[in-house]
Amino acid sequence: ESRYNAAAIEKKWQKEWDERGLDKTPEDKTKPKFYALSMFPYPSGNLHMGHVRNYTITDAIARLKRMQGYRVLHPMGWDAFGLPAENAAIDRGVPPAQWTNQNIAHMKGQLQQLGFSLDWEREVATCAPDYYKWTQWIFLQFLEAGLAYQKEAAVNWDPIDQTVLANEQVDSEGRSWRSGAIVERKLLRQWFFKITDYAEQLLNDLDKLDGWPDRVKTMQANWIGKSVGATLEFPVVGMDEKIGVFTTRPDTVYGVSYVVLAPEHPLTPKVTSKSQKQAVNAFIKEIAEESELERTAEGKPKRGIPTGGKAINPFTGEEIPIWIADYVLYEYGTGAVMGVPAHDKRDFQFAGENNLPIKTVIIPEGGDANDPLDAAYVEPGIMVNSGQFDGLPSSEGKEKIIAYAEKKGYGKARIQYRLRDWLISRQRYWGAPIPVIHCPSCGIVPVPNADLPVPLPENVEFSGRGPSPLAQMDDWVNVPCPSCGEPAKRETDTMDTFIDSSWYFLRYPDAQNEQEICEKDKVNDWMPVDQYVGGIEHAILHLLYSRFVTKGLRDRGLLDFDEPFQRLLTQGMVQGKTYFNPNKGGKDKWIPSASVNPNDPRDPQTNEPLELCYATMSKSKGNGVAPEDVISNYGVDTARMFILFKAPPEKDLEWDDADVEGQFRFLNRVWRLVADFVGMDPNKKSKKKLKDKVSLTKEEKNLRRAIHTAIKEVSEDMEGDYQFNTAISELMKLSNALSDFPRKESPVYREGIETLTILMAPFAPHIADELWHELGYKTSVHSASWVKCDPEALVVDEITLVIQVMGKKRDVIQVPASASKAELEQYARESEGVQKYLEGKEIKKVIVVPGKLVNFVAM
Ligand code: ANZ
Ligand code: ZN
Repeated sequence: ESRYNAAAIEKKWQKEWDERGLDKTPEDKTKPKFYALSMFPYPSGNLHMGHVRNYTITDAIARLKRMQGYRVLHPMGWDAFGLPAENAAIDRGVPPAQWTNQNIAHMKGQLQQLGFSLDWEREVATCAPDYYKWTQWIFLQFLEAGLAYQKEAAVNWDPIDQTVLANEQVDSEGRSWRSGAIVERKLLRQWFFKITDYAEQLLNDLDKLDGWPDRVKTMQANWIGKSVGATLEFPVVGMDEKIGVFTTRPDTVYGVSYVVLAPEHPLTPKVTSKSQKQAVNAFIKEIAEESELERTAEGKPKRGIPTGGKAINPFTGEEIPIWIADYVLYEYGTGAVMGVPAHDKRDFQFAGENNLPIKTVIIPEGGDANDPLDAAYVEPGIMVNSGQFDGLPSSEGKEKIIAYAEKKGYGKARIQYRLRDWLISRQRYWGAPIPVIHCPSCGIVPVPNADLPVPLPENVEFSGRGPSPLAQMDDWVNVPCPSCGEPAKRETDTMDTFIDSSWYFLRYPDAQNEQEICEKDKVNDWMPVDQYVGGIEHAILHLLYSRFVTKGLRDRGLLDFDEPFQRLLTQGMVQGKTYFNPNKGGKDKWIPSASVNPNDPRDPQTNEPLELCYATMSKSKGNGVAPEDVISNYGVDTARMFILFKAPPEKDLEWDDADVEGQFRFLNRVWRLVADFVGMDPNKKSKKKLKDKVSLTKEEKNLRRAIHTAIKEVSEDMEGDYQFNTAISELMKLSNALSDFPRKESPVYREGIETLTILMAPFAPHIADELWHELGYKTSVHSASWVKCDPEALVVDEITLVIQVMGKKRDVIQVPASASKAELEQYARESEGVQKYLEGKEIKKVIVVPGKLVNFVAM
C-alpha cells in the first residue's frame, strides 16, 4: 500500500488484536505485573475529548509496559448509578436501567473504535446486580465492623435533587457538586461510614504515595485537617455543669474574656437566664437557616448574643460571660470555644462588635504587653499576664498548660480532625439499596449474605423529583424480619454512588467471581494499581473514599495492602478555541463556535465582534471538538499522537487543528519512509541483522547514535512521569535522521526503521502494527520486545571544533573526541580555513575551550 489509509488499517488491526486476544490479561505469573487503570466513566451517553485524553494516556502506558515484559491488567467499566438516569426517566419516561444500558452500549462502541487495548472480559457496571451485590456486601462488612451506623444529624440537603449530600460533595461556595444548588441544612436520620476512625492513617499513609502529585496529597491532608490542642473545661457558675472547649492555643488561656457555645449546643438552654430566653430562642431560629459556609465566612459580621449565664476560667478563677454565636459550629470539636480576642481573628472581630474585653497574653519578642492592638496577634511569641507561665515561649507554654490542666483536672490533650464521617445514604432510586431491614422488635437487621443482592424493583413509577420511589413501593418495602419473621420494612435509602466507585478496582482482578467479591490471591496479586490516571476533580472525593474502603477491607482480612493506588496521574483539561463577547457578562458571553463565522467572528444576536480564548471544552460554551470528527478526518493514531504531543499529560491541552494536521503529516512521513524502504530493490534492501559494529562507516555510526539516543530518551521519558510530548519529539528527530541517511541498504538503516516502528507502537498503535507487518513480521509489534539502548552506540568519537581568529568564526573541523588541549590547538593551527587569517601575524594568545572551540588572539 503506498498511501497511508488510517481508517482501513485501524479497522483491520482492531480486528486482528481482538482475534489474537492481545488485550487479554495474561495469567503467566513469571512476568512482573502491571495494573494500568483509568478512572471509569459515568455513562452519560457520549465520550468527550476529556475521556479520550484520559484513556489515551493509560493505553499508551499499558502498551509500553506489555512491550517491556510486564503482564498488564488494563480494564474498563462503568460508574453507572446516579441521578442523571433517574432524571432521564422523569423527563423522558425511559426506565433508568434502559437509559443507562443504551448509553453503555454506545460508549463501549466508541471506546472500541478508538482501539484502546482493554480487556473487555473484565468489564464491570456498578448498576448490574452481580456488581452491587458486592457493594451491599461491603456495607454489611462495615456494619459488622462498626464502620457503618445510623444517626440523626444536621445534613446537607440538595433542594434540586431532593437528597442529602456528603460534605465532600459540597463545594467551597456551599453548592452541590452535581446540581449546583446552594445546599440547605436539615436534621435527618441518616447512614454514615465511620471514615473518621481512619483519619490518622489516611493522613500518615499519604507519605507512602511517592507517585502522587503533591497537590493532591496536600488537598487530602487539608481535608483531613488535623489539629493538635486540648479540651479545657470551664465550670458554669451556679450549676453542676462544665463547658468543654476545644482549642489549639491553650497557651492563650489567660486571655479568655468569654465562652461561646454553638447555638445548637445542648447546654444552651440550660445556661440561658430567664431574661435572655426569648432573645436566645429567636436567635437560634435565625441561625438554623444559615449554611455552615455563611456562618464561618471570613470578614462577615459575627452574630451572637449573651445567654446571661457565666462560667469560670479555671486558670484565673475569673467569671466570664457565656455567649452563643453563629461562628461556632456544633459539629466541630466540642461545639464550644473559649474567646481570646487578642489572639484570634474571629474573636477579635466579635469582641469589637460586642464590647468584650481584649487582653494581651502573647507578645512578640521585644514587644510590650501594653501596646494597643489594632488586629489580633496570632503569631507565636512570649507569654505575659499568664501567672506562673509568664516568660515562656508560646510553643513551650502550650505543652506546659496542657500538662498543668491534666494534673489539675481542668482538661486534657486532644487531637481533632476536620474530617467528618461520610454520609452515605441517599433518598434516590438509582443506587444500590442499603441492605438492612427495620424490625419493630429486633431493630436494624442486616439482610443475610445469602439473600444478596437486595434488588432494585423494576416496575417503578417516577412521578417527579419528590421523595425516593422506593419508599412508595409497598410490595418491595414490606418483608418479614430475617431474624424473628414478623412483618418488617426494608431500608429505602440507597447508597451514595461514591461507594460503588470506591472499590471497583478490586473487582477487575476477578471480575466474574460469583462466590466472592474477589479471590484473595488474585486481588493481592494485582493490587495495588500501578498507575492510576484520571481527573483532578476527584482529588478528595473518590480518592479519599477509595483509600478508606481499602483500609476497611484490609482490616476485615480481605486485602494485604494499605493503599489502592501506587501512582496517580491527574491529567489536565482539554481546552477548545472559545468565542466570547467582551461586552457581555456571565454565561451569556460565550458564543458557540457553530454559530460563528471564523473569518469574521460576530455575536449572532448583536453583531458585535467577538474575541477568542481557550477554555475547557463544555456543552455550555459550545467549544467542544467531537472525537468522532477528528477520527473520521485523520484517524485514531493522529488523534492520539496529537493529544500526547501537544502538552505534558498533567497540563491543560489546547486543541489546535493545525497541530493535529502536523501529527497527521508526521505519520504520513513515517509511512513513506517505511514504504520506500520496503519497496526498494530487494537486492539493495538489507535483511541482514547488524553483526559487526566495528567496521561501520562514519555515517552509519552517526545514524546508530541517533537510533540509540532515541531509544534512551524515549525510554527515560516513559519512566514514572510519562513525558509523552518529549518522547514524541525524539521520534521526530529519529525520523529526520533516517530521511537524511544516504545508504538505505545498510543494516543500520533497517535497525533504524524497525526501532522507529517499535518506539512508536505505544503512541500510534495501529500504524505501527501495519508498518511492522510491512517490514516482514508475522507477529504484532505489540508482542515485540521494547528496544534496549546500546551504550556503545552513544559514544561520540568525533566532535565539531569551531576555530576563531580574534573571536570571529573562521573554520569548523571534525577532531577526535579524545584530543587533549594541546592537540586541539595543534589541529586548529593546521586547519586550512584559518591559514589566511593568521598569515603574517603574531599569535599572542590561544584560548582553548575543550570540546568546543579554539580562539587565536593574533595581531
Ligand atoms: C482559643 C484560641 C485562641 C483559638 C487563639 C485560636 C487562637 P482549627 O485549627 O481549625 O482546628 N474552634 C474550636 N472549635 C470550634 C467550633 N466548633 N467552631 C468554631 N471555631 C472553633 O481551629 C481550632 C480553633 O478554632 C480553636 O482554637 C478555637 O479557637 C476554634 F488565640 O481556641 B481557638
Ligand atoms: Zn425481628
